[in-house]
Amino acid sequence: SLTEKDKAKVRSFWAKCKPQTEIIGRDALARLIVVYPQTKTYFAHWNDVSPTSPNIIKHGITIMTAVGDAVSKIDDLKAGLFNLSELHAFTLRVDPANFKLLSHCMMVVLAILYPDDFTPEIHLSLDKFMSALALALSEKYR
Ligand code: ZNH
Repeated sequence: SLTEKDKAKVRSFWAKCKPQTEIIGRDALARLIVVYPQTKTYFAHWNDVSPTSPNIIKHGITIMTAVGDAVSKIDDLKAGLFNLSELHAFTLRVDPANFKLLSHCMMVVLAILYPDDFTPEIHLSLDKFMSALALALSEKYR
């Protein structure tokens, strides 16, 4: 599980990427849809899912803002993401397997955008954080 060192690494890395939230969210979401085309079904109500579409840009910001919010709730992700988990489980009905796929795409985007900062140690801490986030988002599915 997340140690205090992991949390500190995640917080400082996040502080660095925060100004690029829009680019990170857009690229991660666009990548998700290309690499895992089955995820497109959740966004069937959007007529354009190209990387530059307004829907992708807007939803990328929404998701990354929620990830940033989760960073601030890193000490208790289950409680912090309670409402969001309920929304994804009961209203949006997103298969929780997709959370891992999005995390993976986000990590790839971060590695591309921050090649020097994305050390194996940061990779490890971010991976642990994103796994904990996915687990917290999956909480309401039981
Ligand atoms: Zn999700 C929505 C977050 C993942 C799908 N999302 C959403 C929102 C948020 C989120 C915040 C908004 C809400 C309201 O409105 O209230 N997500 C999130 C996060 C994550 C996610 C944080 C992880 C990291 N999602 C996801 C995935 C998917 C999804 C993976 C699939 C694939 N979401 C979704 C949808 C929606 C959402 C579909 C709705 C959209 C619209 O609006 O249309």
